[in-house]
Amino acid sequence: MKGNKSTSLSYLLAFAVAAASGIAGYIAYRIRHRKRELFLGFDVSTQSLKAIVINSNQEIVFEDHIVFDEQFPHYQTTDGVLRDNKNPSKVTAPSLMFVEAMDVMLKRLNKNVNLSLIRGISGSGQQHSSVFWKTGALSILSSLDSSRDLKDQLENAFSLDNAPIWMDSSTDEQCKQLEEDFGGPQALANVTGSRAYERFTGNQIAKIRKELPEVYANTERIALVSSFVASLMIGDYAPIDRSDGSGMNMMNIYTSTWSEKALKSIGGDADSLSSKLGTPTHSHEVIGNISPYFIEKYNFSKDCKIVAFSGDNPCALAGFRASSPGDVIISLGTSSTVLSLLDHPKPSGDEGHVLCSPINPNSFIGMLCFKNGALARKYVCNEQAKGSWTQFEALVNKSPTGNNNNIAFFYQVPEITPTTQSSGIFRFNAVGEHQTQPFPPEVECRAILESQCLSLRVHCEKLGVCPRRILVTGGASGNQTILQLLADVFGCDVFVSSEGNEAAAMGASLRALHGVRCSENQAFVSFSTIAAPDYKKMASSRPEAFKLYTQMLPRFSDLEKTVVQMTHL
Ligand code: XUL
Repeated sequence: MKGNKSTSLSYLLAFAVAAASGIAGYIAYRIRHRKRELFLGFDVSTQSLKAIVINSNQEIVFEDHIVFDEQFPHYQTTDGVLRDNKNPSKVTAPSLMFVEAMDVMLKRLNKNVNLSLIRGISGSGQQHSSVFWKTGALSILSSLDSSRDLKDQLENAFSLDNAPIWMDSSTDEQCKQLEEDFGGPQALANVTGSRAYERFTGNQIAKIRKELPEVYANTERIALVSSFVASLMIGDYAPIDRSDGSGMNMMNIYTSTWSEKALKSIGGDADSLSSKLGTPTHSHEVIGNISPYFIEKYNFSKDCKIVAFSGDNPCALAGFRASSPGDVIISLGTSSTVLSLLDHPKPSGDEGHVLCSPINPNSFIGMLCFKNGALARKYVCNEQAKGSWTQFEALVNKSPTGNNNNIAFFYQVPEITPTTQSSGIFRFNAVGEHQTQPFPPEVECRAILESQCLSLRVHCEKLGVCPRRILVTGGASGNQTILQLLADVFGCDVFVSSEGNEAAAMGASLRALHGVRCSENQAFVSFSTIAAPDYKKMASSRPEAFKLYTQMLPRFSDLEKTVVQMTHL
C-alpha cells in the first residue's frame, strides 16, 4: 500500500516535472520566437511614403522614406499633389503613384530586413483622401503575378486616375446639400462626428457622382488611401476601418455602420453606394493574411497578418501611445492640431471632429485643427523681437500672467477653429476697446501665446476634450515658455515624447503589433499593455496661474466670437 502510494507519488512528480519543463520550454520558445518577431508600419502621407519596422520591444530596427516629387517626377506632383490650374480648390493625387511607391519601398525593405520575420503589417494614410477602383479591378488585384511589379499590373485598375485628397475644398455645394438633408450641421455632426467639411470623402463622392457620372458608375470600390494600400497587401478589397471612416461624413460613429441618410444623400441609391464602400471594420482587426504575391516576391511568411490600415491622425495618436481619456496630444507645427481620446464626445455642429478611436473599439478621438500656428508666432517674433526667439521669450516674461487683460487674435490666414471669413489681427485692451495699433512689444509677444493657448482650451472644452495630461509635439515643443503656458492654461502637466515626427508611421507599426496580439488572444487586448509610453515631464501647472486663466476664459471666448463676426463684415 505504502509502496503503491510512493510509486504514484513519484509518477505524479515526474509528470509535474515534465509538464513544468514542457511549459517552461514552451514559454522559452515563445519568448525566443517573440524576440525575433518584427512589425511593419507604412505611412502614405501627402508628400511621402514612410516605413518603420519595430521588434516586439517596440524598438525601431529599420526606417526609410520616399519623397514622391523627387522619386517620381513623371507624375508631375508638387509636394505630392496636383492642383487644378483653373480651379485651385481642386486638389488630387495620382493613385498609381502610391502603388509605385509601394513597389520601391518593398524592394528597399527586402534589401535591409528579413521579411520572413514580419509578423504583422498595418499602415496609415492621409486622411479623407480616396482611391476609385474601376469595375473589374478586383480580379486584377486578386491574381497579381509576382514576376512583375504592382505598378505595371494596376495601371488600368482605376476609374479615376487622380483622386481627390484632403486638401481639396471644392465641394461647398455638396456640403450644403448634406447638411440640409440631415436637418442642419448639428444633426449631421450628431451622427457622423462632424458638420459637413469640404475635404471629407462623402462630399467628394457626391461631387464625383454629380460631375462625372460615368466615373461613378464605372467604380467597383471606393477606398480611402489607408484601405487602398491595405487592399494591395491582402490582394482583395480591404475594409475601411472605423477610425478613418469617421472622416467621411458618412459613418454613424456610434454604430460604425454607414448612415442610411448619408448614403442616400451622397449616392442617391443607398445600396449601390454601400456596396461600393464595403463594410467598416474595427481598427485592431486582422483583415487577412498577406497575399501570395508578396510571399513569392519578397519572401514574407504566409502567416504574416495584415491589420486594418487607418488614417494618419488616428495613427499619430497611437504613435504617441495615448492610452486613456484625458491624454491630449497637441501638435504645434505650421498649424496646430489637437488629438484626444474621449469617452463621452460632444460632436459640434460648428467645429472640430469626433472620430472613432483606432486603439479602443469603445472610445473616440476629438480632433481640432487650427490653421494659424507657427506662422502667426513667427510673424510676431519678427515684428517685435527681430526674429530672435530668445528675445521673444524674454519679452513674454516681462509681461505678467494674464497680460494685464490685454487680448489679441492673430490670423495670418483665415482660421478654421473658429471659422473666420478672412485673415487679420484684432487687439482689445483691458477695457475691451478695439486697438488698431500693436501693443507694446512685451504685451504683443505675450498676447500671441496666451491667445493661442486660451483658444486651444476654449475649443477643446466645446468638443468635450478635458486634458489630464498634455503631450506636445512639433516645432514649438522645444519652447519652454509655451509648454509652461499650456500647463498653466489647462491646469495639468505637460510632457514631450521622444517619438519625434514620425508618429503616424510609428503608430502604424504599433497598431500592427496590437492587432496581432488581439488576434492571438482571440479578444481585444488593451493598447496600453502593448505600447508603453516614453514621456518626459516639461512643465507643471501653477495653481494661481490656472485660476487666473480660468477666470479670463469667458471674456476671451466672447471676444473671439466678436472677432469672428468682424471677419464676416
Ligand atoms: C485632418 C486633415 C489632415 C490630413 C493630413 O482632418 O485633413 O490632417 O489628415 O494628411
